[in-house]
Amino acid sequence: MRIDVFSIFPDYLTPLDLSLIGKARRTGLLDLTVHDLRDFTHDRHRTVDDAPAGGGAGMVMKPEPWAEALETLAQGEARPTLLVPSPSGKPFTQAMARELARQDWLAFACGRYEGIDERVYEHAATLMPVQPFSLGDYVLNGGEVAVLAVVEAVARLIPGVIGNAESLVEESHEDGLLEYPVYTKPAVWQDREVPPVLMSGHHAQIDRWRRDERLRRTARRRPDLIGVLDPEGTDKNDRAVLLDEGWEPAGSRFQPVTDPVAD
Ligand code: 6GU
Repeated sequence: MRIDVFSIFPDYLTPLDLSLIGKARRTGLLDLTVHDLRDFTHDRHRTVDDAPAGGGAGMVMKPEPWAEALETLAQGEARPTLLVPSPSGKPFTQAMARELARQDWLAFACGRYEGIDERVYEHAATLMPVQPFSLGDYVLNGGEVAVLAVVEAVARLIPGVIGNAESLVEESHEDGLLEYPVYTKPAVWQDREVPPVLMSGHHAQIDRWRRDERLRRTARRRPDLIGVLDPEGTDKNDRAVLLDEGWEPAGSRFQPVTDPVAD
């Protein structure tokens, strides 16, 4: 996969030299280039920002350097999908990571200040697909940290980037539930024991315990995910655990248990 990242702080992206992503770059599985947006300016001060039209706080990123930078991506026949980190983008999910991992070429445009002149998005959309995305409902100073997160989430799904491909299936969000808790040796540490079922060698019981823990943890931490679970995908045991956590099947979904009104 090819990835191009544009930023006024290319050093912010140096963590992409490390660990499994760094290794994927060195082995050629990932062809990732970080570009300094200021290389697409032509004035002595390498200016990338200006005052907001209509007034107001802060500065806005000028359209010209962005246009010149993004046009370098539209020279040949192939086009990347342009991902734009923004608190007003579509929430990034594991499903989006899976989609993006299938693409040949991604590009990221990291905004800073109060954002990028809106006309840049309109212009970019005439050249390539553009997808604004958000990591969640909070504000970062710029898109760089969000790009680190998305590149890691996507690149680890490219075949060969993670040695142990099995670790990709049993993880949070891969099937709509959070992951079960994990333990290692020693069996007793600071008076706390590893749940005995995990030491029992009964694989069916271990699988059942792990499934129960995933359901309980999801119900407690992420009730929104229980609300979109399909009861068809649950067994009797699942439904008993969810009932214990206060959820009952209601047609094609689960809903919080509603006590009958006494009359
Ligand atoms: Cl993707 N960018 C910025 N600047 N802030 C964010 C974000 C992205 N996601 C959450 N907050």
